[in-house]
Amino acid sequence: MVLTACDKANVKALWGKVCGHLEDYGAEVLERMFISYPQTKVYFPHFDLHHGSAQIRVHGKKVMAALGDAVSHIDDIASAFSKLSDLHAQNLRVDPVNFKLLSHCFLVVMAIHCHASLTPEVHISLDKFMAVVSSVLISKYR
Ligand code: HNI
Repeated sequence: MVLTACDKANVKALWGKVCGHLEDYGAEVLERMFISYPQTKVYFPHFDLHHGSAQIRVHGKKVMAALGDAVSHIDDIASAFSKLSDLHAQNLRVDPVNFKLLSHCFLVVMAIHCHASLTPEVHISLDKFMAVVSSVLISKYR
C-alpha cells in the first residue's frame, strides 16, 4: 500500500480536525470496537470495559496520539512505530485481523464527527493510511 502525496495531504488536513478531540474520539473508537466485535475484548481482561470507563478513555487517547504520531511521520511510519510494532507483535500478540476491526471503527467515528470533511477521496486516503499503520504494527510477527 503506497500513500500518494494527495493521500498524505488529505490525512494531514483531516487530522487537524481530530487532534483537539483525541480522548473523546479514541474512547468512542474503542467502545464501538468492543461492542461491535466483542472478540476484541480478550486482549483487555485487565480493563473495565463499561461505558464511560476511565481506562478506555486513557487508552483511547494513547491510540489516537500514536495515530497522530504516524501522521507527523507519514513518510516513515515504520521508524516512528518501531517500538509499538515490537510491543504488539512480541508482547501483546494481537491477532492481525483485529487491526481491520479497529480501523473500521476509527473510520466510523471519523464519519460521524467529521462528516463534512470525509469526502469519498478523504475516506479512501484515511482507509489507506490505516492499512499502512496496521501493516507496520503487524510487520514484526514473523
Ligand atoms: Ni494497541 C497498547 C496503539 C491496535 C491491543 N496500543 C497500545 C499502546 C498504543 C497502541 C499507543 C500503548 C503502548 C504503551 O503503553 O507503550 N494499537 C495502537 C494503534 C493501533 C492499535 C495505533 C492500530 C491502529 N491494539 C490494537 C488492536 C488491539 C490492541 C487492534 C487489540 C484488539 N494495544 C492493545 C493492548 C495494549 C495496547 C491490549 C496494552 C493496553 C494496556 O495498557 O495494558
